[in-house]
Amino acid sequence: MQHTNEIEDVSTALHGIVYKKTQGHYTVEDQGRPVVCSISNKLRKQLVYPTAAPWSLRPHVVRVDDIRTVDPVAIGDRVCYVNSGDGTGMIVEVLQRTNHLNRRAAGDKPLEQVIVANVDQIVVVFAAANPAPKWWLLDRYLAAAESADLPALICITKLDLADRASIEGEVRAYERIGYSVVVTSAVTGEGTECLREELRGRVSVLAGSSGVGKTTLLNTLQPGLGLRVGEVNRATGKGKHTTSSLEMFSLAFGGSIVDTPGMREFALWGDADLDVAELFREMRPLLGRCRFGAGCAHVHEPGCAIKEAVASGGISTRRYESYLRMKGQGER
Ligand SMILES: Nc1nc2c(ncn2[C@@H]2O[C@H](COP(=O)(O)OP(=O)(O)OP(=O)(O)O)[C@@H](O)[C@H]2O)c(=O)[nH]1
Ligand SMILES: [Mg+2]
Ligand SMILES: [Zn+2]
Repeated sequence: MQHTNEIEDVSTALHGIVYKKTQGHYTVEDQGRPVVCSISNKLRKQLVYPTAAPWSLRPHVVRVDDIRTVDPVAIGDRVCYVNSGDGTGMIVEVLQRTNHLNRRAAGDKPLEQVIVANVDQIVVVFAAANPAPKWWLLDRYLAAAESADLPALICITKLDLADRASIEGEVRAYERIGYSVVVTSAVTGEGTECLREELRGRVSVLAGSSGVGKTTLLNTLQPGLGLRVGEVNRATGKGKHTTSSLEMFSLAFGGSIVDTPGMREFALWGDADLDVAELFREMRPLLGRCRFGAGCAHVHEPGCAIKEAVASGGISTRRYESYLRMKGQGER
């Protein structure tokens, strides 16, 4: 393939952060100014086919359609771009990411899809009611945050629909193991100020099942965004997957936030050797203390330090059940 129009010289490149993606286009914000960009073919080659067989002399396009699902550029990426001369730009380089959040992209082969890069924290959003709380699901999101090595903040929504006492025990249990929990209601406004404090000056990403109220939270935090929200089906308790694209918003009070669509398979990527117990922060200090050491699965083994902690109340039985469930379902 010939790319005669390709601009290879990056010395004149400008810098910005990717705020928004639509098919084939990226909105890069450069000092408050949005620039719609495409990406260079060179970049596409570098990043879309990183696993080209080492013996192949020429990298050839294997699956062009992967470009849609496995994107070399993610929201939050710091990029270099060049002006195309018509007001648009072309991204020529993605700068090293400090961290990123993954999911598995659809397809026969498991491919990595970066949801967002360079974030300071994940806000795991979880409803106190409608949909009815499934705490193991919250644990799954928390484990994903741990595996990405990102601090997680728990935000419980829809307090107006629930009895505070029904969630209090779990809230305390999460706080005991070191998570911050903010309880909110978009209807009464409770918790909004608290949440603002937690978000101020940071880059945060909202994660959580469809219908828990992620987009509503954003609208409450920053009236004027006017983002679309969807009903939760009363019978099934399922959301409608209202948010369908990823976008980062600047917060007027400082910081920025990425709204995500409720992702069913948002979960752990990669490392098959990973000990799931490492993703449970209260279990981490006990790892290696079992009779079978690192070989202990903490399920049926005698002399297991984790099971002993569960028996003595040091680790919550409910969290331990989430651990078992996550192991049973595989590590992703
Ligand atoms: N009563 C009550 N309803 C809420 C609250 N927060 C959100 N909702 C409602 O919950 C429904 C789903 O809200 P969304 O903000 O669209 O949920 P989401 O998490 O963004 O969902 P997806 O975009 O599908 O992932 C809407 O009908 C909201 O009005 C709340 O605090 N209290
Ligand atoms: Mg939404
Ligand atoms: Zn053990």
